[in-house]
Amino acid sequence: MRVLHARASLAGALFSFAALASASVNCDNDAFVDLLPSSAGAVLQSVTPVAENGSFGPAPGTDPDFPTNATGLPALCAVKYKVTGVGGTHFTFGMFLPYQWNNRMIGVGNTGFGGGIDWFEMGPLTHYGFATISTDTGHLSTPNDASWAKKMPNAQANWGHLALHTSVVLGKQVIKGFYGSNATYAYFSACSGGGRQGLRDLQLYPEDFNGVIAGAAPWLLSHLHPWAVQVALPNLEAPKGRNVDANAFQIFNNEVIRQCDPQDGLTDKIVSNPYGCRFNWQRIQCEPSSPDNSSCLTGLQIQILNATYSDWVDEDRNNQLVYPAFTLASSAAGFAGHQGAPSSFGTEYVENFVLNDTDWDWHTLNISTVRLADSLNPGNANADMYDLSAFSRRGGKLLTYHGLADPLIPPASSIYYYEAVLGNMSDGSSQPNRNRALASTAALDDFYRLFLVPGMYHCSNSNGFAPWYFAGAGQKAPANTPHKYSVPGFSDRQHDVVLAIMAWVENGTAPEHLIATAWKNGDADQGPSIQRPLCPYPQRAVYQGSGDPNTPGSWSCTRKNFIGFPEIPIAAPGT
Ligand SMILES: *[C@@H]1O[C@H](CO)[C@@H](O)[C@H](O)[C@H]1NC(C)=O
Ligand SMILES: *[C@@H]1O[C@H](CO)[C@@H](O)[C@H](O)[C@H]1NC(C)=O
Ligand SMILES: *[C@@H]1O[C@H](CO)[C@@H](O)[C@H](O)[C@H]1NC(C)=O
Ligand SMILES: *[C@@H]1O[C@H](CO)[C@@H](O)[C@H](O)[C@H]1NC(C)=O
Ligand SMILES: *[C@@H]1O[C@H](CO)[C@@H](O)[C@H](O)[C@H]1NC(C)=O
Ligand SMILES: *[C@@H]1O[C@H](CO)[C@@H](O)[C@H](O)[C@H]1NC(C)=O
Ligand SMILES: *[C@@H]1O[C@H](CO)[C@@H](O)[C@H](O)[C@H]1NC(C)=O
Ligand SMILES: *[C@@H]1O[C@H](CO)[C@@H](O)[C@H](O)[C@H]1NC(C)=O
Ligand SMILES: [Ca+2]
Repeated sequence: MRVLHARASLAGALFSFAALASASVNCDNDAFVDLLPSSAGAVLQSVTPVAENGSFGPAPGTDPDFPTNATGLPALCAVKYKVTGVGGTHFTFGMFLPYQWNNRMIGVGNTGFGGGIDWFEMGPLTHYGFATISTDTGHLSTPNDASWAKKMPNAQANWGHLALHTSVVLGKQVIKGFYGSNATYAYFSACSGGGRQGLRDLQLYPEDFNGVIAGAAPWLLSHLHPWAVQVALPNLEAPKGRNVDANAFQIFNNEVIRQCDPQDGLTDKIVSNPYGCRFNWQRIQCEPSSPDNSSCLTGLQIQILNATYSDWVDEDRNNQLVYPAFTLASSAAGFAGHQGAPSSFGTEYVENFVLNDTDWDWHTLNISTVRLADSLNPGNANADMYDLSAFSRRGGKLLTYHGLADPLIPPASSIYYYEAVLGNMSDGSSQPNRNRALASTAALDDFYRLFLVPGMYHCSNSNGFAPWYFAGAGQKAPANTPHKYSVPGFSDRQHDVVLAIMAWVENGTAPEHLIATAWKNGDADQGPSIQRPLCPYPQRAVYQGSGDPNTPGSWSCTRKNFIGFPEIPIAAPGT
């Protein structure tokens, strides 16, 4: 299939707006105070009219997770409710209700262990005309701080799935009351922790959303977080001065690009097929007799890096996979940066959700902690249901994506989930199987597609060469100009993932590919510098051998194998 380079109309032209005349809008307490039934346990906290090109966000110092205000907004009404939830806990949710409404709702997510209403992320979505919603999930904290969760199972459940679901149910009622009609469609677009929220929500509450975009989702928290400790141990436990320092890590990263970039068929400083790279460690190994080790790696350093980039397997259980490794191309930032201790992303979870022990000695991490985490499944937060038929039967569509250079959450975890769902929904076995995926993805093609993004880091950004922008969550508007939204100049369902899911849900037009964009000097006003297709797994984009490689038309999606892609012979927990 040839990828065509299509330029299309502005997003606004894709649907008609239901315009409320600003003058007739009641954006005040009276309009909202009795809008939800008292049985909902929701108390109105604030109602704020925002004028065209206005801004809105948290009062300074009140939201450690999302302190940045949305700016350049269309005229809208901002409302906030506080809800009493399970066991007397509380959470809040906020909504932007634009006067030029597209009759639809969209929710955004949270990140890591963080809690806060993400007004900033909601901002650009109001320009499409969406009524937008976000919840603080019941606590305020930064993404790396889980102290709020210690021995607080109700707070964990709010964060795990309850607060988002309840907010969406109530938010739909607010929309009905404010606009006088139901939203015709409800969407969710989030990355990272928010991607997990989206997956968990459609698994438990398939009626909440018609379409979910879930990027880089940490769906198996009970493994991911202990692994974030485990992956740092080889380097932390080796003697300082002989382990992998920043210089050695740079030598390694340069060599990965040198070897793996051309192996994908095009030398462009992008490792497009990291799983297909046959990496020869000997090329950077110091000669045994060499006195100078400043531009090569010692045997010990190679051993450490080899362990770091190897899957974590359970030796007591037939080498079942515990968690897949980073790709070699990930330049695992979290690894080099943590010379003294593992990532708090790992330790905070083990300490606050699993062992309830903030004095835990991370040196003692072992597989029993993963087993305990599995059995507790804190907050019922693992998004590990593989049967998505309830969501699919309702016509729901799921679009997931993951950067192939993600230095925080290995992209293989998204492949693993996709293959497990494929197995479950084709022959009832949730055993991931590459060959089955290569043979046919027909069981999922109608409602679930995974797009791997060559060179993209965690949710956004790249080494500067790989294009990654497609209006996904957490992809700050080009050149950080929040009033810009969608993909300027390319607001269509190929370039903009939000428009892609809408076309799929509402018209049944499935995304055969997406197109990722990079801007000249990072500035959308200067136009695109590179655009490349992203293909639904297990297809990948292959350069045709002629034509401008920075134009999508020079590429095609093929069902070619990821050469050397590791088999994952595993049974997941929870199956
Ligand atoms: C929108 O607001 C910003 C910041 O207040 C201001 O710099 C800009 O000129 C305004 N744009 C328009 C079109 O009014
Ligand atoms: C963000 O907006 C809120 C409410 O609109 C306001 O109280 C606050 O001062 C703003 N913050 C900044 C940094 O402008
Ligand atoms: C930690 O606390 C949770 C309740 O939040 C409890 O279920 C769990 O068993 C505790 N963990 C340990 C190791 O005691
Ligand atoms: C609006 O949605 C609610 C909840 O799904 C439903 O009960 C109601 O019938 C809908 N109203 C209309 C006018 O469609
Ligand atoms: C590199 O060589 C120096 C001098 O022999 C030695 O002190 C140092 O530990 C070596 N570095 C590594 C990473 O082995
Ligand atoms: C690590 O070394 C083993 C044994 O040589 C090899 O099979 C494996 O492919 C290496 N892993 C990586 C990520 O290079
Ligand atoms: C495994 O980890 C647990 C929890 O930290 C600890 O109690 C236990 O002693 C560890 N086991 C081993 C063999 O280190
Ligand atoms: C659905 O298709 C129609 C006809 O091509 C088009 O006008 C409309 O914008 C599409 N809707 C979406 C959400 O893509
Ligand atoms: Ca390449």
